[in-house]
Formats: sequence, structure tokens, C-alpha cells
Amino acid sequence: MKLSPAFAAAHHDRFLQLKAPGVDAPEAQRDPAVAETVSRMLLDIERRGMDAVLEYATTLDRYAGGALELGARELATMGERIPDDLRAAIDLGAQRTQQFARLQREHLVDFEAELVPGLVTGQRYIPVGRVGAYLPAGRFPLTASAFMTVGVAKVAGVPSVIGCTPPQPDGGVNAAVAYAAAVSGIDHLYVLGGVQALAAMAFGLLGEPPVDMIVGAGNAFVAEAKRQLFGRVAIDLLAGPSEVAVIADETADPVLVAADLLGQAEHGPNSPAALVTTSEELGREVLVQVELQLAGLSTREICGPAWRDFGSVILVGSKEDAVLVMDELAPEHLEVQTADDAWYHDTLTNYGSLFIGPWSTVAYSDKGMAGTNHTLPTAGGARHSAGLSVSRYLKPLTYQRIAREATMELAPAVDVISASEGMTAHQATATLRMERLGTPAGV
Ligand code: HSO
Ligand code: ZN
Repeated sequence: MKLSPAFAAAHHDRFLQLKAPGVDAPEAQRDPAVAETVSRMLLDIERRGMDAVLEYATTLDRYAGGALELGARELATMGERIPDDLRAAIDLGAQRTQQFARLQREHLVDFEAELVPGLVTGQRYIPVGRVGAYLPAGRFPLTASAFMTVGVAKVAGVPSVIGCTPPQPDGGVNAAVAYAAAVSGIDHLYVLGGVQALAAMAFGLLGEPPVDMIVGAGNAFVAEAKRQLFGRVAIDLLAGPSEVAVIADETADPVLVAADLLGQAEHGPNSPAALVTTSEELGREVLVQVELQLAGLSTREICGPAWRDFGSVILVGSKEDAVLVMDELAPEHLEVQTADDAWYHDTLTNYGSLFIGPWSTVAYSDKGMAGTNHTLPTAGGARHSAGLSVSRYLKPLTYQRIAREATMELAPAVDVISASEGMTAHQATATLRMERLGTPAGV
């Protein structure tokens, strides 16, 4: 989330960096060694199947033998292994996420229309048949991921949703993640992590047929495996480090702005956070606040380097310039804390999800309480794509029902175009029907 040299050259007089990203920060880019390792593993697993999966699970992870699948009874009783308040919070997040997803579903409407007499066309949303969700449970378990992937797929009507989650230090499952998956409606859950998990789902090695689509975030190896499996399966998106950006003016509370910047910087030492402000005073106060708050965070070893290397504070002279800069950054999460929030809402075009007003903070969505999906495009992807939603699991399939009476509306032009292309077999499908018009109906 850095302004490109081309943008900076074209618009250098419209912004000033009060804090630029660290000069030595390595660009977040694909590591060829990761790509090579993943490609080797996928080939090996495709060739040797489950033997290879279990070998990788043993050597790279904490698999110590036994069934990978969590039994239905064990899955159903996961809630008993977590504290009551956590269970209640997970229930709430799962329900809220499904509530929003159901609204999304209701707003995807099938239609049918007669374009000209006898030519009826239509579109129907049909869910993908089989989805495999990766449920991360590494340094941070991201409990709400299951709401976003499994829960939303189920609301879309996906008949089979399976999931994989990496084993914990004791070799078992993360109970909160498993409970979140269970209340989101998962059909089968396997304690299996990394590239081997994605390969097992995509190649159909878990006693289930291959999945049609793989969703969910993971580390760099998981993301690379999704990239390499794409085509064979669909994917939700390729997520890079989580990002946050804030537009704030002189009316914003610098304590909350700083807290929200650090909130996502916690994801990793390469997580970008940017403030774009029309107020120099606010910008400078936020810089001070970030340092103060960093000192008190238990995760300062992550947030600190993230802010130092990937954090920025950009001063602009007008609301229009704030939008110009922000639409260029196209952040995954964008908060607006200004006196003109509604204007920004109407004007901004590039963001994964927008948080309007000082009471709207990213973590509410991250943890499923806002209802919106937290699986969102990063690294500028918001310029061309939206995040995960019910629509991603639904195929808008088209059909046509064409009656005899529409033949002269369609066939002559198909005849001419096909002839001009030299596609005589195509041409014949039209001309034969024109010839039939001379014969009695139904022949
Ligand atoms: N910010 C992440 C999601 C998340 N963060 C969950 C914490 N928990 C991607 O939107
Ligand atoms: Zn987050």
C-alpha cells in the first residue's frame, strides 16, 4: 500500500508524506523459493496421494498418526471445550455473518425476459457444488474465518463444504476454530494444515471427491498453493498481508485513529497501515499516539516493525485530494473519520470494505460482529475486485428458450457472420432451421 512512483510524479503537488514507509522495507513480493517448494509438493502429492500428504503432515507439521477427520460427535461437542463467553461470542458472529449473507442472497435475483417475440433468455444463480475452506490456526487462529468462508458458502446453498485446519502444538484441533466451523454448518473438518491440506482437498484425497473451489487465508505457502491450483479449482482471492487505511480530518480522535492503524498492523511485520489527512495537526498527533500505544501492546514486536517499515501518514490539501490518494492506495480496509463522512462514502471507489464514522472500527468486521465479510482484496486488488461474498459461491448461469417464430430474427445474421468467418458447420445450424420454416410446425 505504497503510492507508485508514477502516481507520485503525476501528483507530487497534491500530497506530502509526514511519514513515508521505511526506506529499507522489502517490497512484498512473491518468493521464488516458496513457489518452487509448493510446486514440488503439489506434484508429489498428486502422484503419491495420501502417503505424501501424511509424510508432509508429519515432517512439516505436528501430525502424529490417527484419523485426520474430526468425528461428527467430536465436532458437535467442540463448544464444551471453550469458555461460555467465547462460545456466545462465536454464536453471535456466526449468526450476524449469515444474516448479512442472507441479505446478499436475497439481492441476487434470477430473471427471465423475452427479448424479441419467441426469444426468451434468463439467468439463474446456481451454487458451486463442493467447497474446501482453509481455516488458519497458526500464530493467530482467526476464529471468525469460518463464518466468512463456511457460513457464507452454506447461505449460498453450497451442498458440500469441507474444511482443513492445522494441528495445534498438542497435535489436536483448535477448539474455538472447530466450534466456529461447526456453528457455520461445516460438513466435514480435517486437522491438516499447509500445502498438503489444500492439495488433499483439491485432489480429492480425503474420502471426498475433489472440491470445486478453495477459500480461506493462510501463510505464504498456502497462498502460493491456491495460486498454483487456480484453474483446476476456483479460489476466493489471493490475500496478502492485511492492511488498513484511515481518512481523518481535524474532527477525528487521534487516539482512536492510532489504535485502528495498529489494530491491523498486528497481523504481521509486513502489514501496511496508512493515514491520509487534511489536518497536519491531526497527522502529527497520530504519529505521537502510535508510538505511545505501541509501547503498551503485547504484540509490539509485530506492530512496531510493521508501522516502521510499512506505515505512512499522508497530508493532503482537500477532500478531493484525499480521495485521489486513497483510490490509488485501494486499501483492504478503509475507515473514514471526518466531518464529511457521507461525502466520502459517495465519492470513494476503491476499497475492500468501508468503515464510516469513528464508531466503525475494522475489528468489528474482522471478528464477524458487523456481519460483513473479512476476506477482502489486498495489495491494490480493490481497484478491480471485491471481497468474498455470497455471490462468489453462486454461478449466474444463463439459458435461452428459442421458439420457431424467432428463427428469422436470429438465423439470417448468424448465417452471414458464420459465412464471413468460414465457419460452415456453425452456418449450417442456422440455415437448416431457416429451411425448416417452410415445413409444417413441429417438424
Ligand atoms: N483483518 C483480517 C481478518 C481478521 N483479523 C480476523 C483479525 N481477525 C482480514 O480482513
Ligand atoms: Zn484483522
